[in-house]
Amino acid sequence: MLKTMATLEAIFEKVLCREPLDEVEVASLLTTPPGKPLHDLFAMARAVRESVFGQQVFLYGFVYFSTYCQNRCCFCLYRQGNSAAPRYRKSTEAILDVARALAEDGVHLLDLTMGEDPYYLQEDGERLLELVGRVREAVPLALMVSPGILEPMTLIEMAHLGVDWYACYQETFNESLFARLRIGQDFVRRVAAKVQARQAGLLIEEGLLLGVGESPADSALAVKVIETLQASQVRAMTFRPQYGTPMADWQAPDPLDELRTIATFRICFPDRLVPASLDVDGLQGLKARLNAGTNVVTSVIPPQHGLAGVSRAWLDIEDGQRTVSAVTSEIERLGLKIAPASVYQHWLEEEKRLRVSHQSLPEHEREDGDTTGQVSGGKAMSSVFMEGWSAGSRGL
Ligand code: SAM
Ligand code: MD0
Ligand code: SF4
Repeated sequence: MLKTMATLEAIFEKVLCREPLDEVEVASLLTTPPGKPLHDLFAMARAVRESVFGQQVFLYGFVYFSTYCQNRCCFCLYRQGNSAAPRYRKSTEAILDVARALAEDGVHLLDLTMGEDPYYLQEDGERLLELVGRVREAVPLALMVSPGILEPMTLIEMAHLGVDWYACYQETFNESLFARLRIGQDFVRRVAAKVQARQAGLLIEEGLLLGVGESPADSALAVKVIETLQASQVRAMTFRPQYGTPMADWQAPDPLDELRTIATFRICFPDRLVPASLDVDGLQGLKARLNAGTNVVTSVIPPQHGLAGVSRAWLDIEDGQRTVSAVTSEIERLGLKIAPASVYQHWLEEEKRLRVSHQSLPEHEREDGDTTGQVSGGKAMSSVFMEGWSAGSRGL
């Protein structure tokens, strides 16, 4: 215990001096024992958050517009062939209604999410692009898309439509665990989609699924890779077993691991966004996640639109517990506040300047005209990533 305390103190010294942590130090944060050490970890994460973001919290609306999927991820309710899943594909009009309702409610961003639905993905994602364009015209909010793997051209067109974010979670950077979870899917292809998204001019969100057999070393490696990928938003979500899936009887994971991972992300990525999902434990789980250092609340879902969540398909939705007003009281009780829309827009612009390539912009829209550095920077980034990743993951 003393040794852990001493190590934690030494790590905190480095954090205060803004020195980067190595993988052993990150693994040690990820295994912080309960009691005072964990309390101190959360306090440090909150201090880091406050130093960058003050008291401000952002809110994301979640629109799961099609739950059809061609994949069979072992952890997911919506895997192809699972008759226990609520299966629907909302009409464009219904999607626009939800988008307007969420905009009215006061979220900063809309997250347009689907299973890998062939209806939307065929012809290079023509129907998906059409839908996103309609939403873009209907509401003046920032947009994230979470559609699974997209082709590079489709990503470029997304950026041209004004989409801000591409979310695609690796779940784990341990390749053999990935193969067991996302059966039949290509690990490198999923990573490449994110490299391509950044090159297209989109910010990326990365994510880890926790309690699925990963080790602390796996999560420490993930932190290193996520840094190389330059993700602007980084999430950790506890696995929730789902009916009708191969992991339906999986042992309930330790809920503290998600909070430790959130705090570690905050400390390792002080200026990035770290979300608290309402989809894991509903409104009841929000306080602990905010106290661990998150600065975005995701999965705000309006009632009466027949929309599902991902890991808790119906939790808190129809009784209005996932609305802006429900989360606002919880946020304010903790001395935090919802950021004005202009603050989120400003953060987005700065983040894009810092982290995304301008490759997809027409020549006259580039600021300095110097595109060579950007494009080759992108290429260099992907090869650095591949080297870093293979060296790290083979050693596990
Ligand atoms: N279909 C797209 C994809 O897989 O990239 C986007 C939607 S997918 C449902 C979004 C994320 O939800 C997954 O990447 C995974 O991290 C999370 N998720 C799915 N099932 C879950 C479960 N049972 N428990 C916790 N998180 C889950
Ligand atoms: C959430 N259920 O925000 C959603 C989802 C997809 N981009 C996000 C995991 O918790
Ligand atoms: Fe489909 Fe996404 Fe679920 Fe995998 S996680 S089965 S890709 S909806």
